[in-house]
Amino acid sequence: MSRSVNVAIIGTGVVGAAFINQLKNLQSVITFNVVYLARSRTALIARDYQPLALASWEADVQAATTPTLALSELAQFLRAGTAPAILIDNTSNEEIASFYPSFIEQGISIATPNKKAFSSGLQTWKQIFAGAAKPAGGLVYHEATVGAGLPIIGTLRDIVATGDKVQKIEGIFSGTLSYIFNEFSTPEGKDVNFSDVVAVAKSLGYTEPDPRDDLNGLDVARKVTILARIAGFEVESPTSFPVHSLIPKALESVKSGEEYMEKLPEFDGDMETLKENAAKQNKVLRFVGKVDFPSNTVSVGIEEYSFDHPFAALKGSDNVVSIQTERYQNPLIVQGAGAGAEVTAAGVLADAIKIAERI
Ligand code: NHO
Repeated sequence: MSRSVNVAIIGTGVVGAAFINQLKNLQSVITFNVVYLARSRTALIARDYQPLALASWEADVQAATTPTLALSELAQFLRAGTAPAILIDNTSNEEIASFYPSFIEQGISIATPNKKAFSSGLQTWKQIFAGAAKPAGGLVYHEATVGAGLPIIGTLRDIVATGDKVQKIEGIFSGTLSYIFNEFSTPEGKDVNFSDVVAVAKSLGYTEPDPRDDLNGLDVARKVTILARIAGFEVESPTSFPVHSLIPKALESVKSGEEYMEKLPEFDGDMETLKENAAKQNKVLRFVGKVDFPSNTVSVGIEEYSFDHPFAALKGSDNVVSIQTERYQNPLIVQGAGAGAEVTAAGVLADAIKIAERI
């Protein structure tokens, strides 16, 4: 008989919808039985563990009236099934994230792009991976929490697991900020204002509705926290190291994203000076996260890179990470699309497949 797993999916938003559509078309020797599909308030629940039909999932979810299960009830429901269970958390919900240790403890595995559980307090991180290491614990894969579907977390874990020592991790981890700096600061010396580039990024839908949520650097800080911890750096939280916000002090407290965008041109001079100073030394500006073992530091902010550095040649909203280790003295570089629903969902699905092969 072929192997089968029960799957619970929470979240049917941008990534969730792409995930379900990819799963629907998946060709695999493993059978993925979706037995729970939830959005914020309502859910489809296969009480008999017979797989939900995914062909019309959007209409079915729209029509659903059954309230979502409380997380403890969901764990109980998954445990009562005969097949091993995988939870796919496609939300950014804090409450679900804080329940991961309990799911794992109960043998339920997790695949997710949700950064919350891995980038909050160090204690939660330790609890999650201590639980996953136990023979009866669920597995946890979260490749899409950094660089969408790019092979960054798996690669770093393999480097560490095989006994290599990480010396430095440096990367551009925000699709939005990658786009903004790739357009603003170029080796050719493009003549554009910072605020105009931010406005274009917003109109293309690259930024959060309030661009300050991208420009405050916290999302990058969360991603750097995750990588640093995998590499063995015990980062307490994403606010426990220097993060250079790109939001001018005076605009931190303005009420709306619109007001922020209106006033941003008043501060173009500051960014222009930074750009010109870099250009005088044949360098561009990039917004990077860094983990540096020799100096024992983690940081997020603007850095300068010479025109021939791989980071200077980045295009569009690509992500890039450079990992220098004892074995990779010439850094290992991973680059490619680091944002977007399809690549993010594919990262989550690849994790779900790895889990299904191993449980
Ligand atoms: P949405 O579209 O808001 O969807 C969230 C869904 O969760 C909604 O359906 C909501 O109803 C449901 N939900 C929330 N709380 C729930 C609850 N308690 N019970 C049941 N359902 C609940 O969010 P996204 O965009 O689909 O994101 C989902 C997760 O993926 C988040 O953790 C997000 O951080 C992560 N993620 C998203 C993206 C993306 O492309 N949207 C990326 C990475 C990770 O690489 C992507 C990216 O673009 C990164 C970034 N923008 C960059 O680098 O610039």
